Amino acid sequence: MSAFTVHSIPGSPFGRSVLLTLEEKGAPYRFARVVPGTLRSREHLARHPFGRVPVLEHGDFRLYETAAIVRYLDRVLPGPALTPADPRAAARMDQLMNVNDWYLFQGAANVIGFQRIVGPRLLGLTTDEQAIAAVLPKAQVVLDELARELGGAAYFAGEQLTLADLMLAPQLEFLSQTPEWAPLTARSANLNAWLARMAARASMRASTWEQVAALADAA
Ligand SMILES: N[C@@H](CCC(=O)N[C@@H](CS)C(=O)NCC(=O)O)C(=O)O
Repeated sequence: MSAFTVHSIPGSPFGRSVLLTLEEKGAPYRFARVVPGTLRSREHLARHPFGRVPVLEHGDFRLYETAAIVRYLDRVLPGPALTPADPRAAARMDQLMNVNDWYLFQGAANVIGFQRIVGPRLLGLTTDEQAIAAVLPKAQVVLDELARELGGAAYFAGEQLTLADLMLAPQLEFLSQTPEWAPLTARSANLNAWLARMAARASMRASTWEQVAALADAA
């Protein structure tokens, strides 16, 4: 039996960051599907008091909040270090992980992703174009800043893959499936090249919405 259980919803970008970390480390895991309508159920709130995914279980240790989970996995698992040893590169990684949570997701990617993908695909909702238009200026600021931070480097904290890339890749890949992506990144060829590099990684290919849904169905 696998030591790690990931409770999540197939397609969840935050959940995918946890799966990516496990995949990059070569660690086996069990995917426990959370049904979207049950996030406020007593059973799920016992796992995650704020009613979100993902949640990690490692033996008798349970943890929520994606950044905490991926840092924990990087500390306990052998395999390539996903946190730079250099203090400045590590600080850059931390900064970008916070940019992901506070500026990219909140009020930008969550709205566009929900309106374009999650709502129509999972809940049968119609896209609210005004809601998207309202967050586009903020999304533009965030994507411009991400492109500036990336610059000419291979990865966000330098030449080595780090947890920042594993947090950002699922959110940006999700956004790249929407019609907003091309105009938002028209000035950011480096961001598109980084996303293509990330998408080619085995960890990304193993954690697509379809792959994870199949994994959940088989469990
Ligand atoms: N701060 C949380 C955010 C997790 C999050 O927002 N997850 C989304 C799915 S990607 C979710 O559970 N959404 C359900 C909801 O907002 O009700 C983390 O880092 O894990």
